Amino acid sequence: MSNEAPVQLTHNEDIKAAIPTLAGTIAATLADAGADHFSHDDYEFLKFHGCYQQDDRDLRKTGKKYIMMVRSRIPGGVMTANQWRVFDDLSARHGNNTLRITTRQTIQFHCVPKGNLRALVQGINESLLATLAACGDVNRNVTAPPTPAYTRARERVYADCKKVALALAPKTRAYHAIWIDGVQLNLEEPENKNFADPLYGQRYLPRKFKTAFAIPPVNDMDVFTNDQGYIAIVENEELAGYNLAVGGGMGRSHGNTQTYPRLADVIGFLTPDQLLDVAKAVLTIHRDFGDRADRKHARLKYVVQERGVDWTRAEIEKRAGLELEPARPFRFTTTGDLYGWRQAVDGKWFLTLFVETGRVKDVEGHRLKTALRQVAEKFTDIEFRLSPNQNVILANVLEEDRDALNELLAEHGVKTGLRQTTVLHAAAMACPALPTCGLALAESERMLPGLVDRLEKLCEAVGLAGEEIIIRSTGCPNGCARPYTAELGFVGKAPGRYQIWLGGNLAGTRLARVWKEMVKDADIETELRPVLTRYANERFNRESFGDWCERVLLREPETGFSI
Ligand code: SRM
Ligand code: SF4
Repeated sequence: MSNEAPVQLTHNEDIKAAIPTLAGTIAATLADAGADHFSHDDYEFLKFHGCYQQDDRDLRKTGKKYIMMVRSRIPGGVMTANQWRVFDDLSARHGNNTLRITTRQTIQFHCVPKGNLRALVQGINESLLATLAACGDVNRNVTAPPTPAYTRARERVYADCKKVALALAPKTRAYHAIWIDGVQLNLEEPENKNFADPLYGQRYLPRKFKTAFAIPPVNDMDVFTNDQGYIAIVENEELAGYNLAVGGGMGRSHGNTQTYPRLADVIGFLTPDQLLDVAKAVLTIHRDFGDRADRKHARLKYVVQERGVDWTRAEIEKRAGLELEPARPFRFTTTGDLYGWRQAVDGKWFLTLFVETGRVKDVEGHRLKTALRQVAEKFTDIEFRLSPNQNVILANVLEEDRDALNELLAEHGVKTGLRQTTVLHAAAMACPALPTCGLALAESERMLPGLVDRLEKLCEAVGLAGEEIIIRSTGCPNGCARPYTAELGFVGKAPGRYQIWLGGNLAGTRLARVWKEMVKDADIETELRPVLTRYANERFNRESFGDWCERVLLREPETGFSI
């Protein structure tokens, strides 16, 4: 008899196994006009359908107002002009009239009343996009380079991104039944009760799973922060194959050393025809070895860290029935977007527009939402591409349309030059946090623009005016805006208090480290002034802030900075 205590699976595991179609009682609650929210179990099922039940945290003192967040699934972040127009409509009719571009190239709708949920999800599906598997214990939106400036091989990589997204999509019938037909599946019918997804089985994954494609030298995808990353090796403008990176992830919890951010390891090279077999092999390792007893410790990165890279490679090779070749040389140099107008490799033009914290909205003097809507109406062949830096790229623009597009955007106060904002703002990202995110411990999206203004003044004062520093903030340690690969990261710990991380690099190939545990918002400049002053005085010629931090940290490993 074994002495080991039986493993207690999480409640999520029980409910997935009990209702493997993931239908829950969602359709019944949707149909019940008197119910203002879903049950706890349906809250978990809804995530697989791309919906989160939230409450407006600004109103908590006076009561609980339930609102829904809906996340779409947009492989590679590519939308047609018509899809953008439909999304714009849907946000006005069913949400808070904003579109939130996410760090994984999707769009979120916020503040959706429960009564509008079905119409919104239906509308998204009618535009030929979906929300299934935008969240939940499955493969999430597959990301791919949106920028058409560098290589013709991007089109091939984007096609592979869509192929993987399709191959790893769950097959439940419940999604269509609930959102399109509006019917509650009979859970007692054997075909529903005994349903098993061909890839995921009945329990799906122990936790979320993320896949990204990147094309060196640009790491706009932050590819090493994904469970699996495919780094394109392009030779003579042809895709030779991919280096596979496995075991990345950002999520952690304060004070829980079992959880940590981790960058993926590059473990080998595969040819394009091996892609689907490898992608399924990596995913099923997570499925079969991930921790189903502790959701905080349930990501693939912990399997890779604890069992080792060699074990992981061997397991992938066994499952995929192939041998990975040694990884081929590659080099990343930047994670940034190319702002302004540029010519694409096919001779057409594209325009990258800065979107502060990814929030597309109208404000006095800068009516970005209306402008983009009109662009979508007038230039119907333009593609809207979402960047993982929370920006929007208008692609496939003809030379003869550029002036009219510039004019339209200018009429709404939207700049189109290379410098649409200051250097610090252009390189900053924030997660939504308050008031919508139920996990936020501190402000992020509402706080970051003001903080960047303040840091800009500080940089000016210490002789760093116009110098780029990648700044990212999150309202909690889950890492949604990837603060652990930033040069300067703010991670919410409590209202108005942040942990400060330093030392990520421009290429997204190095993790930052904790520098200060708990800094009051009002004290941030006081804390950072001596660091930035030293950086200004001591850096080598073009040494970036993150590199300088890392060089000092490495020199003073025990104490961190000595200022
Ligand atoms: Fe995230 C949970 C927002 C990218 C790690 N994330 C959440 C939730 C859904 C909160 C919740 O569970 O109740 C947030 C919704 C807030 C709101 O009100 O909208 C949320 N995550 C976001 C977005 C919108 C941030 C953004 O600024 O764009 C991003 C949506 C991506 C998408 O379109 O699919 C987003 N989240 C990320 C990333 C970055 C990435 O994937 O490149 C990460 C870090 C990478 C990773 O997965 O490790 C990330 N989100 C998390 C985690 C921590 C997971 C973990 O390993 O522990 C949570 C918490 C959870 O899952 O329980 C989380
Ligand atoms: Fe919410 Fe935390 Fe993600 Fe920010 S990092 S959106 S606060 S879960």
